[in-house]
Amino acid sequence: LKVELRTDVLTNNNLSADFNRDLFTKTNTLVVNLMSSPGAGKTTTLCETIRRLSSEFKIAVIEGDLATSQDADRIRETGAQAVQINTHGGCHLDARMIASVLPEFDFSEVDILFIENVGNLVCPSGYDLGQTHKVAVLSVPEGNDKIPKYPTMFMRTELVLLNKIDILPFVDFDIEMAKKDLEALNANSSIISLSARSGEGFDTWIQWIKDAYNACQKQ
Ligand SMILES: Nc1nc2c(ncn2[C@@H]2O[C@H](COP(=O)(O)OP(=O)(O)OP(=O)(O)O)[C@@H](O)[C@H]2O)c(=O)[nH]1
Ligand SMILES: [Mg+2]
Repeated sequence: LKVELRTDVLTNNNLSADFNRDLFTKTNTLVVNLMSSPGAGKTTTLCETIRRLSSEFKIAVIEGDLATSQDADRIRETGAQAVQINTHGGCHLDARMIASVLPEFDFSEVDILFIENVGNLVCPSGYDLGQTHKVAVLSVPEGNDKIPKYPTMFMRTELVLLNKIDILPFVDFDIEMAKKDLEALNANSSIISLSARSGEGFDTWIQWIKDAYNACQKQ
């Protein structure tokens, strides 16, 4: 019975995800679903990303958190539109939650939509939101063991932003080992090392977004 219920929930989620994807495709919107454990630096990375892209692209953000609108407030300080979803205990965003806030955006005025998922290294990876790309954020103080210990997140994402490299001298994190562990799990993923604090490594990430944006525009 447990298995049947889960199948049913995911089937419903996939229907909503297809609805979202259809809208994103029709409006040529690049949608990136950003996932990580709490505090890896999703919001800080987004704020820096928006600062670097806002002269060229119209950017909007959906923020997922159990409670508060603190992250949406931080995004709005950059000038980007942000809508906060509170899950009230839920450990992930689902496609229906995303669908319910889409009317708040004018998609003729949005080039890139970032979705910051609830801070959790397990649950969010199981839910298709209709996004164009799924990106994981991992930060160096979390340790090298996170990639092999939380495999579903890294198997289901296409890119890992390895954040907080400004504090590498103070923590035990081996970037080459992380690359090998990721390669063993998912040969289609790769790591961009960066620091949302110093800005180091951002050029590669910004180019990745520009390439992804160009790839999802209709000819
Ligand atoms: N040293 C350093 N600190 C960082 C960096 N990026 C984020 N932080 C800090 O890490 C803490 C958490 O950052 P957030 O951006 O709020 O993390 P988050 O992933 O959005 O957290 P949740 O939304 O709660 O899951 C904050 O104190 C940030 O200032 C970085 O590149 N270097
Ligand atoms: Mg956040």
